Amino acid sequence: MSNSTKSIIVGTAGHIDHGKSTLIEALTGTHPDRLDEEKRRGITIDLGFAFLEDEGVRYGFVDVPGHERFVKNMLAGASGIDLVLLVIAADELIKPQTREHFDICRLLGVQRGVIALTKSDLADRDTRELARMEIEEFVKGTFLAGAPIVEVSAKTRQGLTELKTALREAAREISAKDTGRYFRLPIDRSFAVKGFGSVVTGTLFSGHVAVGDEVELLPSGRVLRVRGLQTGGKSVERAEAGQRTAVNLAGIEHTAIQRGMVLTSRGRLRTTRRADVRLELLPGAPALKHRAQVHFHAGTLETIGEVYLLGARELAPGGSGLAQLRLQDEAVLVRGDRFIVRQFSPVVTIGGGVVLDPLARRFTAKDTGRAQFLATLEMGSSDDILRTMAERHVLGITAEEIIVRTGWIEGEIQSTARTLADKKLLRIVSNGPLILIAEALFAEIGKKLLARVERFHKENPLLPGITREELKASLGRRVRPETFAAALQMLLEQKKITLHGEFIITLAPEELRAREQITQAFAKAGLAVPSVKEVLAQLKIETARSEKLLQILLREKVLVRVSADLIFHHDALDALSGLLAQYKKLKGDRIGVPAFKELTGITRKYAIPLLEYLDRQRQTRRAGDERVIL
Ligand SMILES: Nc1nc2c(ncn2[C@@H]2O[C@H](COP(=O)(O)OP(=O)(O)O)[C@@H](O)[C@H]2O)c(=O)[nH]1
Ligand SMILES: [Mg+2]
Repeated sequence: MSNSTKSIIVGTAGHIDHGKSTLIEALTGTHPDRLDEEKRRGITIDLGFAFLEDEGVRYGFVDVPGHERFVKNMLAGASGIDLVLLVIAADELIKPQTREHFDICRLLGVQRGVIALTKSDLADRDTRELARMEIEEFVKGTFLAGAPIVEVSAKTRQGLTELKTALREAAREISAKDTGRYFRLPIDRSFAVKGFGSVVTGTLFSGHVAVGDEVELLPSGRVLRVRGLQTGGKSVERAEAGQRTAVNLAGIEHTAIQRGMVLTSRGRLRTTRRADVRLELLPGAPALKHRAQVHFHAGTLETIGEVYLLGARELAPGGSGLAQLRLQDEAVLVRGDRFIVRQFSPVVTIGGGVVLDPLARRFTAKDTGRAQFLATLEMGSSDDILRTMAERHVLGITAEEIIVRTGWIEGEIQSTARTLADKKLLRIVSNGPLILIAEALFAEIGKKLLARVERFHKENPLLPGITREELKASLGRRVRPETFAAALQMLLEQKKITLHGEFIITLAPEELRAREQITQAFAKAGLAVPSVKEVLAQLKIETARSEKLLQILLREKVLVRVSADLIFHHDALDALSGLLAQYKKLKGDRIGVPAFKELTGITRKYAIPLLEYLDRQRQTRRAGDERVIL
């Protein structure tokens, strides 16, 4: 596909017999009714499809049935459309399914449309003028306000050119669907093609798919290989969001796949039966009671749902509120998906809304933060959303869980997480897998750990310290190992705890002071180090504790043991390496003991053990009476 070509999905809408299918045929040359029964009865029962390429725009038309009995088929086709072609016959004007289809488009968040005043050959000029006024009144204050109303006749072909121009202009205003997100294709048909096997079709919702890809069929989770692809009736290597797409799948019978199932990127999305949503009720609908049953439609799926209103007994006509939907069947939903609800009986469209949290928790009285959380999901920036998600997950949240809820790709999540981590609002406890925890929760865990280590000292004064395992166990089994490790690391860096062999300890204030004294004594001495005994003897703590501190400093490599009774500060040894390097540059790579003593200003007592240490470190090599500086 060339980059200049734009793919647009156009859905028809309108009352039965207003000329939708005939108009699609007049535009594309393809009659969209494809079932024998449809042809025999002259009505559209299920979705029909046709394509048109016109001046740099590829249109995929989804023709829907107008009969009230088949609105559910209409719904399967309406999700994913970019542009509605609202068909109104000049001789009948606004009829019940004109209203219902239009409501559905509005609730699904369709942003643009063109109105076709069809059968204009059957109406005189005055009638057409009147029709125009009535339609303008009908769409006032909606997304179709100001949309072109094009008079057409499929019979005389009058107005078709104007209609194409109107479609093209509307198409220009439509922003391309998100091809960068994960692949998602809600399936509207599954059939077998002789010699090819199973083929499914649908409107490609997001992302892209290519021949040879492994995709996942949800809800079953079966992994399937894409054997071939078609868009717009032509074989292609790759299909993108916004295209009508037919996928030839290897390794599955077409009868195992049904409308409502979803093809998606492998291992990314999950199904759900409980979603928190913003629910909007149409002004003409009766009030909706808490726990009412409804027909739920999202993507191409239809199922039954129970509505749990959040903090209300009922939803008034024309009103909107937060609710939890409990679904009878597994649905693939992510934040931002639109849906439609229809009354349980008699079946009419009563409202719709937007998914906020597709993996909602059960309602509990304790959960007081829910409304605020949902408000953030609805209105917040991605920073806000990620932060609130982390705050609501005491144990931290993984990239995988964030993807399932939002459909965001991992790269987006990582960069948002880094921004929040820089602002100290969030802690990245692990990068692979990415695990995030709210900073406040993380600090709490750190505090708990520290308190546990201190209590251990009090309760077990004779033991060296608490073990890692014991400390971890004190958090309970539900803290992730990555979080524990990160909290431990933080406490170590803050010097609030210290590792003593396999034990974790905290140091008393006098011990911290003593440790500082030891460090300073060796740091100040440079290479002319004092005897260890001397240093320890000056401390105001007993020998056992000072020995322990010395061990810790050696383990932390602040101090380095060079021989049985000589210990140096790490910085002093670094400085010595620097001196040797300089010597080598000026005087060559050989140095004898006298020269070494002169260079460092130390006596033989220190010089010999130091040279032996340097040999062991492979900084020098003994050659007769001399050393070669390496
Ligand atoms: N006179 C006239 N009849 C039309 C026109 N468009 C469609 N029809 C007729 O109206 C009837 C219903 O058309 P159809 O496309 O099936 O309507 P749909 O139910 O909206 O898809 C058919 O008999 C068509 O031949 C038109 O522009 N002029
Ligand atoms: Mg039709």
